[in-house]
Amino acid sequence: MTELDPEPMPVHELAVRIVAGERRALAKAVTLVESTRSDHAEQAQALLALLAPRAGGSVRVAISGVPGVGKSTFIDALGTLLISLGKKVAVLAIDPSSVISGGSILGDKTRMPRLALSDQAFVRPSPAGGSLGGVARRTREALLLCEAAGFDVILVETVGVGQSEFAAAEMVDVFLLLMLAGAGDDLQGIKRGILEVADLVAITKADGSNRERAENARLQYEQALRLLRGSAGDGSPEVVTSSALEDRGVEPVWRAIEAKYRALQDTGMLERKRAAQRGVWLKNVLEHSLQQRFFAHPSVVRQLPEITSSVERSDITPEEGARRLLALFDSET
Ligand SMILES: Nc1nc2c(ncn2[C@@H]2O[C@H](COP(=O)(O)OP(=O)(O)OP(=O)(O)O)[C@@H](O)[C@H]2O)c(=O)[nH]1
Ligand SMILES: [Mg+2]
Repeated sequence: MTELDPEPMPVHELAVRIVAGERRALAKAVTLVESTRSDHAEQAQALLALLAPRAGGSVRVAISGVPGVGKSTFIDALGTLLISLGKKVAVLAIDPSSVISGGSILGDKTRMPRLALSDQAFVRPSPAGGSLGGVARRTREALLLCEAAGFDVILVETVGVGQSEFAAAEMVDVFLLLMLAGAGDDLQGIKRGILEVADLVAITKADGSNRERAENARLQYEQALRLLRGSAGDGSPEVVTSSALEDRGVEPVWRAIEAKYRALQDTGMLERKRAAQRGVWLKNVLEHSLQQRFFAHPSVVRQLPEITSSVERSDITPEEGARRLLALFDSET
């Protein structure tokens, strides 16, 4: 992780500079919310509180899909389109397994060559390691910082393995799922849950010899999604084909995102959705903090190995082991 300057900027000054659109201040603030130091955490919370009234004005979009489906390339094309429409774009990533080198995910900036060079874009990869809960929380806070800095659209890239796409779904307005033609050729290999949160599906790499297959896949997915989602009554997501490489199909995706966002706004659903997301966020923070406190509790630390052994030997049941540990935690807090 990048070190903060030896002379930290007062939080108030940092806030002013972020609102003024100073990118260095924004980058510094994101580093602050990512820091695991407790004094930094305090400053970060003070900063977020100062900036909260300025947040909330962006279109928040998650872009998810299996590794290699073309997320970064698509984001580069979409972001470039948005900039040509006069918008400022921030790109954040949630990837707890990523490797960071010199402050950026290896290779990621090179996959977004146009955005990396544009002064209308801010590209920020996620920190390495840590639990998903921690990484997702920091991404959420980074998102609010980008909003306060005046970015019109925030794109959250998340790799579609594990649970990170569900964490992303809980922080955005519109969820775009990228899929490959012929990868399984039916929906069996795909986690059902993710199809249920998708607002929009794009079949990527619809170019060259892959174009026809992509079109076939589109029809197939569209039909399958209608069956899957039909009964839920919330409308089935639109399925489109796209080629980021040839810059085709990117604009229709943006139009569809915009339409979704506007519909949410017009029906009052946007505020309700975001309110519900804040509730989920509170619960996540509580779960995370309680877990940390539990495993750091001195009596728990002392007794955990012995109780674990007893459970492993079947001397006591896992439930009994948990009951004893929780009793230690409860009695001495
Ligand atoms: N033919 C074709 N290739 C593409 C397209 N988009 C991406 N690719 C290629 O697919 C590979 C993966 O692209 P990325 O954009 O890095 O994919 P990603 O989903 O971000 O990958 P991870 O971040 O590693 O999960 C690269 O070699 C790209 O050049 C496209 O529209 N057409
Ligand atoms: Mg990528």
